Amino acid sequence: MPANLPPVYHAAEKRYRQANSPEEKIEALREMHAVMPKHKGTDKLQADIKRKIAQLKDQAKKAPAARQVPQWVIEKVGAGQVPVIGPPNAGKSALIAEVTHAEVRVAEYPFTTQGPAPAMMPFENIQIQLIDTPAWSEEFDVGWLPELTRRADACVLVADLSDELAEEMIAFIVDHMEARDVVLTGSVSDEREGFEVYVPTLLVGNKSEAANAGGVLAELERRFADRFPICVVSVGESRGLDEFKRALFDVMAITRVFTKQPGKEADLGEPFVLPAGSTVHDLAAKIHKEILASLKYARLWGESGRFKGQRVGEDHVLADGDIVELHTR
Ligand SMILES: Nc1nc2c(ncn2[C@@H]2O[C@H](COP(=O)(O)OP(=O)(O)OP(=O)(O)O)[C@@H](O)[C@H]2O)c(=O)[nH]1
Ligand SMILES: [Mg+2]
Repeated sequence: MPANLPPVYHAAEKRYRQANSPEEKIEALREMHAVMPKHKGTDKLQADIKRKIAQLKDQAKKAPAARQVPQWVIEKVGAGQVPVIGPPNAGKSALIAEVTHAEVRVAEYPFTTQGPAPAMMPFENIQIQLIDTPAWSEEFDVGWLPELTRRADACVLVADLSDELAEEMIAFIVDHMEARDVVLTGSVSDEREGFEVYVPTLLVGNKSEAANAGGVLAELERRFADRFPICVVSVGESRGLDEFKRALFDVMAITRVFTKQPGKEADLGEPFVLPAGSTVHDLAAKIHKEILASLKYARLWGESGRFKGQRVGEDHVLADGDIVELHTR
C-alpha cells in the first residue's frame, strides 16, 4: 500500500537528514511520526521511526563525549569556507561585521574573539562563508587555527596598518602555519609536498587611514607582495570593502556555472560553484552521478564557447558565467 506521505513529512525528513546533533534528529523524527498518516501502509515506517528515536536516545545517554566534534570543525555552507586570521586588534571582527549581516564582538582591547564564528558574506550571486577567529600571536598560540585553515577553501590574513609591528606579526602567523604544514599562498596550486596543504590567501591591510599606514604597508609589500595579493581597506571609514570582496573571490579561483534545460530559458538564479579549471564532466558529477553516467555532450553559452550553443564534450573546461545544457542518453 502506498504511504502517501504529506509535504510536512518530507520537510521533517529533510531536517532529520541534515541534523547535526542527536537532539535535532530526535526532534525531526518525532515530527515525522506526528504528521504521517496512520494506516496499514505506514505500519512499518512508524515502527522504524520509533526504533530510530529509541536508538538515538540511548546513544545520547551513553556517550555524550564521543559525539563531540572539535569546535573548529564548522560545517561548510555556500561557495567556500574562509577563516579570517590575524594578530590581536587588527580588525578581523570589524571587517566581518561590515561585509556580512552577522553580529560579532568588536572591541578596543585585544583577544576579544574567543572561538570561531561563521558568517555569510554575499558576493554577487553567491555567498562566501567567513569565519571569525581569535587573534594569533606570540602571547597566544591558537593551536587549532592551522587545523581550521587546512580544511578551508581560502584564507584572509588581516594586518593592522596602524601597528609598526604588523609585518612581524603577519610573518609570525605565516611561519607558524607553515610549521604545521599549512602553506599560505597567493594562488591555488596542485603541488603537494608530503603532508603540506596550500591555502590560497589574501592579505588585507586594515586601518589604512592611520597616519603611519603608508610606511607599514610598504614594509608588508616588500616582504609579501610576491607571495600574496594585498588589498588595502579601512573598515572604520568603510573604504575598500567592495575591492576586498572582489579580491577574495579572485583568490578563491571559483567558476560559477548556470544550467539550462534544452528548449528552455537558463536558470540564472543560483549558480553551481566549481573550482577554476573544472570541466563539463566535473559539472555533471556535481549535479548527479546518474547524469554523469548518461552524459553524451553539452551545449554551451558564454565565455568559454566559441559561439552560442556550441556543442562540447566532457573535457571542455568551463569559464565563470558559462551556461551549460547537459544532454544525456
Ligand atoms: N582606526 C581604525 N580602527 C579600526 C578599524 N577597523 C577596526 N578598528 C578598531 O580596532 C579595534 C579592534 O577591532 P576588532 O574587530 O575587535 O579586532 P579583532 O582583530 O577582531 O581583535 P581580536 O578579536 O581581539 O583579535 C576596535 O576598536 C575597532 O573599532 C579601522 O579601519 N580604523
Ligand atoms: Mg575579533
